[in-house]
Amino acid sequence: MKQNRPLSTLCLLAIALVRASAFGEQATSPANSSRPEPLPKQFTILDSITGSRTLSNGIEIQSGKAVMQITALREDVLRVRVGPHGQLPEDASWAVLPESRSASTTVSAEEDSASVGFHTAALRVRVERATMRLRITDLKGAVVQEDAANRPIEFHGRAFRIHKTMPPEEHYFGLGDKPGTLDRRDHAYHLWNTDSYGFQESTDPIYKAIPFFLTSRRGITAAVLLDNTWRTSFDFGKESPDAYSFGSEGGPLDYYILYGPDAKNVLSTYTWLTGPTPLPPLWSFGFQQSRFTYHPESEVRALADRLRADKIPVDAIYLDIDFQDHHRPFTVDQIQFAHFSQMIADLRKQDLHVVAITDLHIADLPNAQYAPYDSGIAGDHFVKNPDNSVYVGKVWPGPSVFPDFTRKSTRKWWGSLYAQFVQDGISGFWNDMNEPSVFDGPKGTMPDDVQHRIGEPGFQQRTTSHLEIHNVYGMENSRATYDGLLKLSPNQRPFVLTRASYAGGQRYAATWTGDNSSTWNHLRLTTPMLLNLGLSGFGMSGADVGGFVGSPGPELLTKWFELGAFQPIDRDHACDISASQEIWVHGPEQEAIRKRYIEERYKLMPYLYTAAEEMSRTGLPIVRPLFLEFPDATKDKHPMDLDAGNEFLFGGNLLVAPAVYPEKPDAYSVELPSVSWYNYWTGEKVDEGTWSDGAPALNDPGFIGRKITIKPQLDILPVFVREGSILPLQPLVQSTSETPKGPLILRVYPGKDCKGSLYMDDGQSFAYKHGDFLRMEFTCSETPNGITVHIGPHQGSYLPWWKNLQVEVYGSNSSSPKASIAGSGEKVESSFDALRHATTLLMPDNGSGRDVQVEWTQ
Ligand code: NBV
Repeated sequence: MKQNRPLSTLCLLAIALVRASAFGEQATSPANSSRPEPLPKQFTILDSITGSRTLSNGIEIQSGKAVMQITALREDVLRVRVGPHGQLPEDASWAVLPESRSASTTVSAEEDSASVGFHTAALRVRVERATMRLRITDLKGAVVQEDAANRPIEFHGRAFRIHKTMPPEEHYFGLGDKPGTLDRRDHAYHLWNTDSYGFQESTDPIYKAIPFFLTSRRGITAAVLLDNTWRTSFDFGKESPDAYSFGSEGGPLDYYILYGPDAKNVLSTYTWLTGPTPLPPLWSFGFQQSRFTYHPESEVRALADRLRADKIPVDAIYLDIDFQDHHRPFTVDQIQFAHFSQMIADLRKQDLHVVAITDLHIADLPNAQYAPYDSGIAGDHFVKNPDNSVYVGKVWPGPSVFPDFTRKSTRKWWGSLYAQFVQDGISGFWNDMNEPSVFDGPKGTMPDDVQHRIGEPGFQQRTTSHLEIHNVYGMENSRATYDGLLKLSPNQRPFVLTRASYAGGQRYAATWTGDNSSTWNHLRLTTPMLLNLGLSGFGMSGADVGGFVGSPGPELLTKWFELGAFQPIDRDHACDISASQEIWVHGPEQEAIRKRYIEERYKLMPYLYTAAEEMSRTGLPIVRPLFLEFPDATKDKHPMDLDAGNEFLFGGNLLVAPAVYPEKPDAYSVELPSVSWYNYWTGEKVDEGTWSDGAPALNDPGFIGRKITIKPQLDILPVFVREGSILPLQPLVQSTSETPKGPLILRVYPGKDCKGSLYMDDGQSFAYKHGDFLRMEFTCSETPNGITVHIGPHQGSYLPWWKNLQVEVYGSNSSSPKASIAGSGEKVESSFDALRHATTLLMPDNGSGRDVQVEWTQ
């Protein structure tokens, strides 16, 4: 494998063009942002009610010429729409599912001399007659959200802005993976999908536009989805310390308010509104090896051989742009990859899936027998200039044309382009550069006046400018890919990875955080970025392990491999001007540490896949901020994450606590919510073992958990298990295609509310939708001198790979435990492992469920 690579002219060209163009608007507040074209001067403030009428599901209000409609979709979901000229905006959406958008609940109208409004079974809605201020409370009167006293709604020509009061103790989350702090308070952001090579902590905007944020104050959580695809902006107190605001440069004033009161309910409601992440294929949770760019074929084969020779568990290898003929999407360089489909078949025999890049820029190549161009032109599938000529911009293949993804017929055509690759056996597809990135376009993208056609059920058929489509273009690209793959292989779960997207894009693709850098700061940024993505609907996400731009030193890469093992997607990826970044690059000692973490991920696969299935049903992300599971962890109910460094939860039961500054040797403190915790690695209870050296309770009067001090070690990423967890694990495998040999392992960590579950299926098809899955529920309860572990029966028709169960009970020091099956008295083989602080029981799994009683004897 090459250790160093020559500087690529492609990469350097991209860097220069992207840097020169895309960062013109970094870290500006909406107040001083540069705008693409001057706005009409007309300035309107909606500041008093001139008329109103009740609706069965809400209210319609007049303010001079303007009309505002507030309706209840459910008792806990409101929609607010405003038309400044008397007409409500078009009732259509790329983000919100039609069945949710048209949902409605009957409300009770209420009005008095000062206000008009209504209430639902959960919320009271009031609009002040004299000011037009909207105030939403719960039925006990606690404020959920309130317009600011000053300029609640203002229009400047076609631009608008909404101002809301910002209580000092309110915190804000979401807006996708925008870098910076987890809490969005005191910051301002623009949403305009932008290729952001080498982005930094303060770079804004970046790749995605997800106009959704949560508000959290003293245990009341709510959220706002501003359903507007134009350039939007959000200001959480940067312009004014007591108001936050959001608005757009054009398009509909159409927003949804989601009420919790807890954050989990807000996320499941957002999933109801915009749809869940479909259950990904199991292999996509395995380790993935990528770089820009493995070629020729011999390099790909050598990579696969080395990964297998070193026994690095791995499931996927990526092919980046150099596998193509002159970087032309949907082609293969026949010289470098002379046996392309054979190579893919051979990799499959090594249990490796191939993910290939398919960028959206089609080479502008008339009369060259380039099928994507020819069929695209024949079907009139490319976006146009205002004079109706096809728009041409430069990207990797040189002059390129761009599919009109907002037309259903164009998406169908795009989907058909995958036929050959699917036949070749490629398992996953990667939609990069879809902000869209255009090297010679103004600000690195298409000109504002490029014309897109909307040919979409539910929308008026019309032509519109790039200003309206820009932010939704990448999502519709990934949708075309997803739908196309489903059509080609109806019983295979597609795996699509997209860089740009919009609210609701989780329905079609997983995502990653783009071109991060190989620096300690970027390792640190990874956690808040993935947490906020998960809070914005994208629970299937990752950040390039090792960093994309630059080359990590040995310790940084090792620490990154450790963290990557606890990300939903674990992909090592690097730029072509970076040094090699594979797991072995810094010698056997580092490789051994890194490998241990990948191995642990594979052992945890049943737990991870169970969390993924939960995400696909409920919208709860795989990596979660602590406040999601522990909303009451602080006395004033502020999110404890604000004090807890970069801690996060991996699934509901594992707390991962990386040092915020892992490059420093200093000890750091980890704050744990007030339940008992176990050290994941040693099995010890935290108060009794290696990590017990901290103060028993934090001195901070606001915090009700505990704080421990950890001395950082290169080979250890602290992970804790919440008491009352039952975690399913499996024996080590080298890929998810391999059937584990041995028993299903159930790690039982006794404590309050003890439970766990397991979900599995064939990992690739949709048979689970018809009952072909296996689900098991577990509980445990402590008895006077032992514990009873309840193992639920198998639900569903999928057959497990195991015959036996290995139940490991942590937290006891009894050296000769006795175990038996309740009812039958049948003895169970048991032993005590002093090193792992666990009692191990081995028994057959008969599938019909059983209670195992363990007695501790000294
Ligand atoms: O396709 C090349 C790269 C890719 O490796 C990376 O992950 C993307 O974010 N791509 C950007 C294009 C340009 C990189 C300079």
